[in-house]
Amino acid sequence: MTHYTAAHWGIYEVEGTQLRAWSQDPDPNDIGLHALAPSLQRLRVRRPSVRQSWLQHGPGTAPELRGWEPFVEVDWPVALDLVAAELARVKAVHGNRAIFGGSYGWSSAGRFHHAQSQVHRFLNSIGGYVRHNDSYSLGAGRVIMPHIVMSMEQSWDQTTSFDVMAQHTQLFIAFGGVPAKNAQISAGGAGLHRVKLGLAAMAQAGCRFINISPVADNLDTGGPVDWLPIRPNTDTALMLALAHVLWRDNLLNRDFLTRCCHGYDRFEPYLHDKTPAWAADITGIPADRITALAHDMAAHRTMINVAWSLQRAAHGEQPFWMAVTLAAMLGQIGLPGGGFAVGYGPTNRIGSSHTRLPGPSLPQGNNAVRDFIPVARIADMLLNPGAAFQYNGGHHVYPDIDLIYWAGGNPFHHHQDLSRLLKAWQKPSTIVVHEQYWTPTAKLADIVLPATISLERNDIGYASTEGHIVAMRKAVEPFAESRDDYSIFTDLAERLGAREAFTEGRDEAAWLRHLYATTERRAASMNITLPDFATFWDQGLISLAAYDQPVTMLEAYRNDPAANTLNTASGKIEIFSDRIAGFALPDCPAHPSWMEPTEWLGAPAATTYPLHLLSDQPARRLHSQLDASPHSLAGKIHGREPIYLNPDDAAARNIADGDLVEVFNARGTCLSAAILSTAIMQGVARLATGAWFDHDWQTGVEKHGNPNALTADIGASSLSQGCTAQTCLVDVRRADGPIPAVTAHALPAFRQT
Ligand SMILES: Nc1nc2c(c(=O)[nH]1)N[C@H]1C(S)=C(S)[C@@H](COP(=O)(O)OP(=O)(O)OC[C@H]3O[C@@H](n4cnc5c(=O)[nH]c(N)nc54)[C@H](O)[C@@H]3O)O[C@H]1N2
Ligand SMILES: Nc1nc2c(c(=O)[nH]1)N[C@H]1C(S)=C(S)[C@@H](COP(=O)(O)OP(=O)(O)OC[C@H]3O[C@@H](n4cnc5c(=O)[nH]c(N)nc54)[C@H](O)[C@@H]3O)O[C@H]1N2
Ligand SMILES: [Mo]
Repeated sequence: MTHYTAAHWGIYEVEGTQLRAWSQDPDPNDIGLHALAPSLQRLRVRRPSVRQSWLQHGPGTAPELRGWEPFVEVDWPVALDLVAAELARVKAVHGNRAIFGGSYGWSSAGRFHHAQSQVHRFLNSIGGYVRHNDSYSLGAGRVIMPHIVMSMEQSWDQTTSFDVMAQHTQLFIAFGGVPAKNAQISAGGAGLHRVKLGLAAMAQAGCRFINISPVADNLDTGGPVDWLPIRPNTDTALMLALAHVLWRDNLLNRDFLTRCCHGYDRFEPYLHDKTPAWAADITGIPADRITALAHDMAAHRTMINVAWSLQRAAHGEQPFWMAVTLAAMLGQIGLPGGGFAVGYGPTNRIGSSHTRLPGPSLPQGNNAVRDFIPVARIADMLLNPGAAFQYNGGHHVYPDIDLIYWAGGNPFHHHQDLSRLLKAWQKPSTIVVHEQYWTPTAKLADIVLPATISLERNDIGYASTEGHIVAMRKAVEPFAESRDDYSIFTDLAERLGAREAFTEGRDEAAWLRHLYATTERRAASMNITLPDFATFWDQGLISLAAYDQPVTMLEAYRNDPAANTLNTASGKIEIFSDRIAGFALPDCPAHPSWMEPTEWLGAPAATTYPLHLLSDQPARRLHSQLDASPHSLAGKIHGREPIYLNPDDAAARNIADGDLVEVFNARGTCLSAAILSTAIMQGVARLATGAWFDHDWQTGVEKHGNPNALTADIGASSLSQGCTAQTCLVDVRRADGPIPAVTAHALPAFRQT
């Protein structure tokens, strides 16, 4: 009989141990098709493993050997005793403030076995931990958006749906495209993949598309797309010049600005000198093209879309703020098919008309520790305990961390400037990691506990607005000695006297029923009827399509702003923020502003490192997950993640298609292989994230093509402290001479004692 499983990248049908794409999905993908492939299974963590000198001499021993000394496999009771004793020691000596449990990462689609929720719940049950705020995805966006219009969550729920756009949108302006590769996924499980079809329907209905982007291959509508190549990180300057033309040529919707917005009058003087000629110099887009575009936007029903990548950059707050401001000046916010989106493309769920039913999620309990970090400040925290930092107008201090606990994430994939993180990683006495595979982060731990994969356990897959609830039935027995994160934490909680607090007396089956019952009650309050648990489990899939509704963002607000005030300081869309003005931050003024990024093609540093490196999301995986799957490996060249170069940039460096290259800057070097493409503008290089970090301990060279060997670990601004991966200059040279082999997918060494 066919069962189902959900992964972030889609629903799969499971028969025995065979997976196939869900037959109803109009645009399925192969990312997870080989979840049980031998190339992945050989990388599984088989048994609890302890770094040799940590085991022999205790916590804090030779932290500089993390990542290259052998592991000793131990029995589960030994491992659990060691972890419990170490947690107890750190609590007793330093308090829970010394435990970092931020443990950022995507984990699995299943909502119960979601490792990040599990570790947070467990650490709360034993007195709390230092947490993280925000995400790598949206470090700047999550902080700025609530000040100016709404939270990111609200924006996802409210984003105008594709069906409405197909009917009404005449002009779609994409800053950073609508990459189909990214829309393969949704956290909790993508359902029917809709973005490709949604764009095609708009194109067929006659909508015109303009893609403002350093690359051309991130907007596929099946029809013509106008590509305006723009220098990376300069979108705010272009938007300011578009706004300048609207103001200068009297194309503003003053009524909308007065009724629905706060502070336009205080922003307008700033626009006076932001002419198209000014922006042309910065962005590389001709001034007459900018003027014509502004007129085009004012004359049509226009949707402005910004990719999340724009805010993963220095001053990343500004492009989001300015996109909302530009849309407000056009005055089409709240009209069907007009306004703004942040953004179509990053995930499948955005632009969906499926119900907003909040799904099951594991309650995490209360955290008794107040300390936190903005997620991307982890290396700063470890390197500078006690140092001050600013965040969203507040003043805080980095805690002093002695133990790191990670489950469900891969910081040695996701963090910037990984050589710096390697140094910071030496600070704590102990690092515990739950992993399924021998990822770089697992190899860099002291104690690694083997975790099951989704196919080895029962769970519920759900993502709001994806339209389906999925019964994820266990398909195979756990690999070797791997165990569910939940049962690992249950045994640890038992040892630490917190079993009841952690489990509330429930096992996996009881939790699934409990989480489902909570969802059922929520659904009932929204007049959505769900089948009972047994029926759900039996049928495997629940479709919520009967509750679909077209969405127009901020429609009610536009129609009656007084009755539908926003959650901002003024209750209106904030073009000027008195609150941010009060923070008095030099790097985030009170209205959207152009500030030069720390690294960009117009900076003096660009003479030394003349290529702007974009490290975007990989097409053949989710981040670093399943990097060794056949589908992911098929995208590599000479076993390395390829870098896209413009043919002119390649020719100037004597690089041919397929050549091995070194990508380098002052922070590091990584090895990659070149793909020459006219779909990338001159001066820009693109190397996707997610190749497992493969550090050569002798030379410091990264051997596999991980861009975080090169990126800068600097916050977007003192407002958000968000990740700035897309602000990075590099150069590239052909790699002649002996080339080190890729060892990313090798197992660590093991010893008997
Ligand atoms: N240069 C650059 N860097 C970036 C970005 C960028 O654009 N450029 N993007 C950033 C963004 S947006 C993000 S979201 C991050 C993503 O960073 P992460 O979320 O850390 O990346 P993943 O590879 O998804 O890591 C998930 C890990 O969880 C493990 N895992 C999965 N399921 C389970 C489970 O059930 N139990 C346990 N114990 N483990 C499990 C997987 O094996 C995998 O190692 O990367 C960021 N890094
Ligand atoms: N297949 C797959 N899909 C994914 C992920 C994955 O790992 N794999 N990760 C998911 C996650 S966690 C997230 S947060 C989202 C991220 O979603 P995004 O942040 O939107 O994704 P990116 O691929 O980094 O960038 C989108 C596009 O923006 C362009 N771009 C980069 N910098 C600039 C710039 O300064 N200006 C302009 N105009 N364009 C720019 C890039 O070239 C790229 O084509 O993707 C999600 N989707
Ligand atoms: Mo993300």
